[in-house]
Amino acid sequence: MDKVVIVMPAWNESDNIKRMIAELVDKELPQINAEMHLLVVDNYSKDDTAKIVEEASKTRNNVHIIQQGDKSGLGWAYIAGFKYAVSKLGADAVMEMDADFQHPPRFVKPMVEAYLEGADYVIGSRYIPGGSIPKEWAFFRKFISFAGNLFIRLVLLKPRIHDLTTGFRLTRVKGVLDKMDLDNLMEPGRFAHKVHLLYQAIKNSKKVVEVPLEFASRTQEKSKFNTKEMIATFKVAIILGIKDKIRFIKFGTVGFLGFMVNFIGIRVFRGMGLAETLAWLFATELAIINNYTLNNIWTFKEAKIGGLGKTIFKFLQFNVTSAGALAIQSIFGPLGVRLVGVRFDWLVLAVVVVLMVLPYNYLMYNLVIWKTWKLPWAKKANA
Ligand SMILES: Nc1nc2c(ncn2[C@@H]2O[C@H](COP(=O)(O)OP(=O)(O)O)[C@@H](O)[C@H]2O)c(=O)[nH]1
Ligand SMILES: [Mg+2]
Repeated sequence: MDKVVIVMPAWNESDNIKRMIAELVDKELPQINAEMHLLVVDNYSKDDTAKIVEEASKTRNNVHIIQQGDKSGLGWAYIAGFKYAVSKLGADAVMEMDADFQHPPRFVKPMVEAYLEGADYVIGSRYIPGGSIPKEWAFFRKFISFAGNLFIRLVLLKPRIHDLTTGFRLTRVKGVLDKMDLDNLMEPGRFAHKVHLLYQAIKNSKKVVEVPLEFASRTQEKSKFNTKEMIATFKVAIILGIKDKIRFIKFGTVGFLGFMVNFIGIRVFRGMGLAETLAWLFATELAIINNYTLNNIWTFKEAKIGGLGKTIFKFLQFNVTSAGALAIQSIFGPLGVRLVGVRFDWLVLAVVVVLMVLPYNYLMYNLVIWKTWKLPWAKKANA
């Protein structure tokens, strides 16, 4: 049977944690078709939180507690909890869940079921049908939650996921959590770490499933979430969003440099008295050499091609794919001009380059030249 460990940070939650053990551990967990454990990660609470959990663990072998260590903040609690759940409890999956009933225990079951049906990452989602945020929240708070989430969704380019900031999630250990870098989590002291966890989990997951969550409002005290937390969260999202596109940005930069080399080259060779065709030919080849070299040592440095034989082969291949790009331009350029008139040749060039040549080159580089992408069926064949 699969072992699922619910990692639950708790800090001064004595009232909640007592109820949580009664409702989650004693009522909900036995109804789930997996070996369910609760791991409370305390942070030296001033109240009876630790005592209550320790007491409960004496009569239940699926209740555990650890202390977080000297680093304070929610992210650190999860790092400590995940590590303990995997290495000491042998978890097959870990869950993130709050102790304050904002994540009602009845939603654990459908999440675990999604995992048992093959999901690698399960998101308790407030923004899909069946999910919700508290009705009693003020309009502004609702707006912030929705808009902030939408912003992160856009920045990370994850249109198919509806809730990227929820605190209620399940992560498969094998192939997902064990590939995540928990030691270098951004903003582990803040709420913002959630976005970095999500980013890494999605990257390693084949199947991501969202399950509706009716997010409840906190019964006691006010939320810790504030403007500072919000800015940190956006910052993490933006950094990750850019990181993801950094290769494409480098590719674009090299392409632009290549264009400049080509442009200047024609004039230089022409000035040297070369025939027009030769001037174009040499300038184009110079641009190809420029693009190959810079992409190899910069854009695709993780997949750098070395050695004489390999370099010659790859460079020839690169010339062939570049010829393909030239062919696209010389077919669709004149075609476009015929369509909209020579007055708009610049527009035709821009459209052909942006919509056809750039995607074509990027695809060729990633698939054929530096082989950083694998087609889904190729992936299967390799595995
Ligand atoms: N171990 C630990 N738990 C924390 C810490 N801060 C918050 N928690 C717990 O994390 C959960 C979420 O905290 P909460 O203040 O409700 O955050 P919010 O719901 O995002 O406003 C609750 O179970 C808290 O008891 C911390 O520094 N250490
Ligand atoms: Mg809360």
